[in-house]
Amino acid sequence: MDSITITRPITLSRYLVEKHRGPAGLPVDLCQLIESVARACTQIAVVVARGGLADVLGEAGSDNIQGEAQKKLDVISNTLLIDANEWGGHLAAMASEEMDWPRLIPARYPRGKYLLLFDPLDGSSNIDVNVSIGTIFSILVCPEHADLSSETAAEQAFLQAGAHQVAAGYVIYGPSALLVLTVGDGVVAFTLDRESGAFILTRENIRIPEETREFAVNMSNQRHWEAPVQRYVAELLQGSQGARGKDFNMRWIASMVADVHRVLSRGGIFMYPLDERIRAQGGKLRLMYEANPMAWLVEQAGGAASTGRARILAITPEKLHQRVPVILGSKSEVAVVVAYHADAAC
Ligand code: P6P
Repeated sequence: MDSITITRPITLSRYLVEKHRGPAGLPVDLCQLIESVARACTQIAVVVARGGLADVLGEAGSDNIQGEAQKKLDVISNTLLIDANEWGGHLAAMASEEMDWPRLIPARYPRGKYLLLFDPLDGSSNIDVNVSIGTIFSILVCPEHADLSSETAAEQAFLQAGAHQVAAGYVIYGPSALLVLTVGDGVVAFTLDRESGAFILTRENIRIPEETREFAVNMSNQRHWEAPVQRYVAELLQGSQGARGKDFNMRWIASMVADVHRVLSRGGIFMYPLDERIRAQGGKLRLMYEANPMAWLVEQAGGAASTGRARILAITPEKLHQRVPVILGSKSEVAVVVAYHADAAC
């Protein structure tokens, strides 16, 4: 009988075990925490896919700290992530876009050394129109003498620059559910096998092309942008007739996970820059659980991530829900935008 070649898929579990055994020496409890987050995202993928077949669409009838009306799936996803992670003994606390303050681990469970931050369902304005959305997560080490005596006191423990992350990733709920992950030695992607419930390694060593002809920004805000971004985008729009000497293409899904996944997959520049309407808040996107994890993934894939004036991962946060301008993607294009900000500052 001919030999049968069985290709043994590499599951997330096996990938993490090999990261633990290998040079990275990933701690076992961090591996277990990442798996726990992935399991919660598998549950979110199921609920998101149910859509109109279950009572999960539409508004939840509440607002989050951002003053944004919460969708039912925002609240459900937040609850699934909390329920999956609070008992494992890996966490000192959790923080979420959907919660005003960090959530401490209940006394009935052991506390661990990590802090988990997440945007449980990013892009929720797209939920009711069936466009890709996603969960973004970031993992930090809790400082040894952190004050975890109350939820408000615990905020200080989270206020670490993005360069201190030990793991970051997102799950995009699209035609496939994909987990994209970095633990500091490159970026890999796993595809959810809905039959087995396992995330299967489907892409390794994801790299962002240095050059690109594709940009992502919400053009309806153009009149509010600062001069450097006005200048940069105007040149893109001039195409081969202008200073750049080549034509560009534009995409805007208005779901950060989907737009950044495209940048990671084929290059591009993604921008949510400062504009006059949001200057007082510091920007639109949140530093701790949107910009920082995405910035680390992008840098690990050979790209760059800046506010236009500073490397995102170098920012020391002052507030848990702090917002920042985000310009990330192909290194050469981010460099142009940063240079234009520097020119304007002179
Ligand atoms: P706008 C989704 O609400 C989000 O936070 C990001 O996922 C997305 O990139 C951005 O806001 C879209 O903002 O102003 O274009 O709707």
